[in-house]
Amino acid sequence: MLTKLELYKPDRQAQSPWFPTSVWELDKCGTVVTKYEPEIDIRHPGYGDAGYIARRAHLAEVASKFRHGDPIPIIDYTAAEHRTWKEVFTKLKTLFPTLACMEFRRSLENFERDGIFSPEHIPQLEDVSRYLKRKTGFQLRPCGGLLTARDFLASLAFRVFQATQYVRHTSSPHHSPEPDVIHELLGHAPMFADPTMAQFSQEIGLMSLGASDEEIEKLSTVYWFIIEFGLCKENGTLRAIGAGLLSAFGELQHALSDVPEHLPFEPKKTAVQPYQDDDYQPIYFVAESIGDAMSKLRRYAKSIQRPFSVVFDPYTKTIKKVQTA
Ligand code: TIH
Ligand code: FE2
Repeated sequence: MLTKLELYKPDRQAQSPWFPTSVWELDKCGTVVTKYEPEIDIRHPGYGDAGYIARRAHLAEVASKFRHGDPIPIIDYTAAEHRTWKEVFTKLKTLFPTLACMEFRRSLENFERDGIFSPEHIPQLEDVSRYLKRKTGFQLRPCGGLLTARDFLASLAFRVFQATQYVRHTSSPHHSPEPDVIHELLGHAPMFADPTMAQFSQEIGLMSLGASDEEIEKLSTVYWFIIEFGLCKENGTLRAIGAGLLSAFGELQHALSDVPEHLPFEPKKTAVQPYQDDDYQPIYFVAESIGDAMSKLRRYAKSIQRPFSVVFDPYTKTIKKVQTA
């Protein structure tokens, strides 16, 4: 039988992929990708640990029910999970004075002074989210694991950071192949409390809205090499700005040693640099400063083809699409 195909013709007006235009629409942007799942991936430190797999699945399920505007569910972390946080936190703190950038050190000091971070307890996303809102307007929402680059970047456009809530496996406290709550809180949260980093992150997000798949790939690579694994210069020495380094004891030292290659951050080149996501990076990019990385990103943004531009309204947390071509 013939089907009336013309009924299914794509809408000619919709030339670019759908994107959220209101913070409420982020409820549709939680697509989890299957990568480094402890059920199936032998490279995951929790591989074969049924208790861990069930715990992680439970917390992913809790996150999937979250809707924008809800309070973030309070997780009753186990004593073992708190111990993992304490081990990572206390050990990394010995490296931060010499290896972390000034913005991170300053924020971390504030987080501790204000009782947001302490070695004894995993902070609750809800408390950190409320604190960040006051600092830079960033807020957190729980997610179930690694998200598609498109969904993840779109949320940054609204100053929303999607954060996992489960904890890395106890057998590997100093490195996790996937994001976990320790990485989100210890690595990212202090950086999002910095106004320049918050702005940089939001701008990558705004650039991603309605972009082609190819452009999304490039932007997520820039994200990877700056926000996750970036370095900067400070009084002639290298320092970490990337959250993936600031939450991983081994890689933080590796990144700042003479072993890997250090290249200057240049968005056009960085955007096409293949990266390593199951081991330490062989290459890191060095920004002059976070502010300088942002100016370079803005220059790069001009080279992206998109038939419209976007305007963010911070009062309503909505995006207006402005036709340019
Ligand atoms: N490797 C980081 C850690 O151990 O904290 C987590 C990740 C960041 C980015 C990808 S995986
Ligand atoms: Fe991350």
